[in-house]
Amino acid sequence: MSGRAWSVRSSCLAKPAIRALLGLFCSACLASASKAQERREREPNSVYAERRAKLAAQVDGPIILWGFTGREEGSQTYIFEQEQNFYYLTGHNEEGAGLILLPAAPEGGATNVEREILFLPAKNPQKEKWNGVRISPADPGIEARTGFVAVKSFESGFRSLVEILVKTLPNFYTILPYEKELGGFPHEKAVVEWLQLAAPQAKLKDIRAQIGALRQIKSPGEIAFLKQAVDLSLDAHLEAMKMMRPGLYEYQVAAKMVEVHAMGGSEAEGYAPIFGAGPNSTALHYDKLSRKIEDGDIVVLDVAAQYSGYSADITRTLPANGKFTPRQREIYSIVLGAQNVALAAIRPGAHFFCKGKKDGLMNIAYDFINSHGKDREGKPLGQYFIHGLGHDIGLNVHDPGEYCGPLQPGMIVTIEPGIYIPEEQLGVRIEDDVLITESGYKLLSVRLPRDPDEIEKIMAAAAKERTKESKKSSDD
Ligand SMILES: [Mn+2]
Repeated sequence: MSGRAWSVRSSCLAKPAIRALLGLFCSACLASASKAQERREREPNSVYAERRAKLAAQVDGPIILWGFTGREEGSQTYIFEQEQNFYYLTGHNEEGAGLILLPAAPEGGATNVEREILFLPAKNPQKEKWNGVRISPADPGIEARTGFVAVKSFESGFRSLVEILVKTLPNFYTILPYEKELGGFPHEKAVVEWLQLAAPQAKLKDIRAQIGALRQIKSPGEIAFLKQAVDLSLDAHLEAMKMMRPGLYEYQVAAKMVEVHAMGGSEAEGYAPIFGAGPNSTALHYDKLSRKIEDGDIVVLDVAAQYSGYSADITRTLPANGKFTPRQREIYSIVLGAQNVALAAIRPGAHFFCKGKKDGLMNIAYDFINSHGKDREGKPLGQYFIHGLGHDIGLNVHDPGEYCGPLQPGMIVTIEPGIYIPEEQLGVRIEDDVLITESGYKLLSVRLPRDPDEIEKIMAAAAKERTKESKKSSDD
């Protein structure tokens, strides 16, 4: 969820004309070691190849993409993670790669042309002494390993191929920055600027939407990874339920959850944990985690794991002392009710929200909230449901998706109504992950209780256990 700083990469690559001047600076950033994230599993090469073929069938010119370089971030804690669209199409999670896909061959066209080329940095034994071995174009069997017919050196092959291609196929497809001016990620801007310099006659077209459309429907492998990410997150939430009590700091319970994720094989958090007690429960993306949890606090725990690159997104709201106050329970039950009516309506063909239509899942959840309960002024609660009802999850915790598009089998979305009343220091969000199936949906996070009675029961049993343990140790 959090952004990254990109300035180093842009200054190294944006303007080849001044590259010589920057040479020293750039070798300095090469020396700052970034660690590549080791993903537990990867889909078979055939799956990535199939995605590339689907994309190549939709264009009339080459698709040209760059992965991240590993120099996007200078922090010592930075661990390299591939640009997500690049990963989706290649399964390649190392720095400095490029990809060129030629449009699908016309019927009866030449078949001896290399239509997909993966570009990797040449082997660099000096760098490998620090960072460990990276795969490189000269490795034996590199084609079979990566699933590409051709694997070439980025340094010596990428630009020259771009210069050749533009002569016959001037429509270039890449990911254009998502905002034209002062917007977009520096990585995307750098790629565009580089292409404009290397091939000024090229007409640049955006391929973002086509990749996004593919990413919305999850493959069986992706579903398995997401299920594992959800499972690890549920384990962590159950631990947090058992551990939760006044006197602990927000960061302490969050640390336990991160530990459960990591011990279970998660390679990273799906996003920076959001863990807000009392007044912090009403800040949607609260990330300070510094409050001492107090008796009577309500606590929002929006924490989930990443597994093999895929992120779950789970939220539960707990009473710090194990028992909801009547008001907390009232608001909690309204949020739960809203989630349940949305779940009852979720099926292929349903949509979250379309302008001018009133039958979206968002409308259903909003109407429920707005017609149940009141604030201190006696006003309806709809005004306190201040975010969308859900979103796709995948390689990104906010994966590409369309709020107005019809849900389809194979999509995985969150359903997460919430009510946030700052005047009462009372925020409640309940968030679950849902796989759309042919016949309806599957609640992937069903193992984690949402019912307030069940939550109180788990917390009470854990409190009893704690008392027993501390009695035992004081008797010893
Ligand atoms: Mn979410």
